[in-house]
Amino acid sequence: MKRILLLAIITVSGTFFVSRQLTANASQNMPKGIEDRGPLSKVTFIHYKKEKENAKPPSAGNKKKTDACYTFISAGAKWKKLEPYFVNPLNASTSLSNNAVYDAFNGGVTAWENGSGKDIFGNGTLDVNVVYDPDRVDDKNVAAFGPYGDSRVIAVTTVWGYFSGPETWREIVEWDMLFNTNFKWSISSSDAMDIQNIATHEMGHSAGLGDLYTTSCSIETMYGYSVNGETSKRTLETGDIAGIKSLYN
Ligand SMILES: [Ca+2]
Ligand SMILES: [Ca+2]
Ligand SMILES: [Zn+2]
Repeated sequence: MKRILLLAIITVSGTFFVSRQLTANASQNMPKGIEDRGPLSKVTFIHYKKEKENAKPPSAGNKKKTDACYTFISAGAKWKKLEPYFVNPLNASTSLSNNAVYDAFNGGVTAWENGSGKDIFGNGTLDVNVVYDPDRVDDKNVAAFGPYGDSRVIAVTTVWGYFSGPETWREIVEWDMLFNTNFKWSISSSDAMDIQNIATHEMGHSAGLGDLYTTSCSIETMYGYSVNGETSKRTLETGDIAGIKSLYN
């Protein structure tokens, strides 16, 4: 049975915050008691290429100030069960095998699980048929490569979950990720975006972490900008590790 859910659509590092009503077929996937947890919300993280002078995203100024170099989508909002994910490597690169793309992506998964010492994500599958669909909860966590309208955008990750109400009720229920094929993608080139580098950053969002925009946090994997050839985000830094451990303690 179809159900109308009030969805709060938040664009982080973007320029708008809107709420709208959508129909969702997802109720059969929800735990009982969903009504008590308030609306299922969607957060979209947009990762931009670092330009000479990036304007500070409007949303960054609203963040609570903290000395630690990590932020959460919402305190306590994390994965509470292991869910499988699917990676579609098609269109990533004409010079990389599907397996090479998949392995690079999985480096991003492993970084967070090693950094936290916890299983956060379920099993991965290379699947050339899965599609990126940020508009509905379809119970499938998908990473795929394709064009995105704004050519400055490297990747976009949508995370669905319960982000308000008591912290113990909060939970992430789905993520979907698009790597923008307006960029060249590679696992070794200084003239292309590094797949593992960006996957590690984006999987930080899938795990529940937010973006960082302060210069003092620029070495962290969750820093909100990247450039061609960057590989420093493949490895977690002090703030990333403190954040993921704090969330999945
Ligand atoms: Ca999905
Ligand atoms: Ca690093
Ligand atoms: Zn980000």
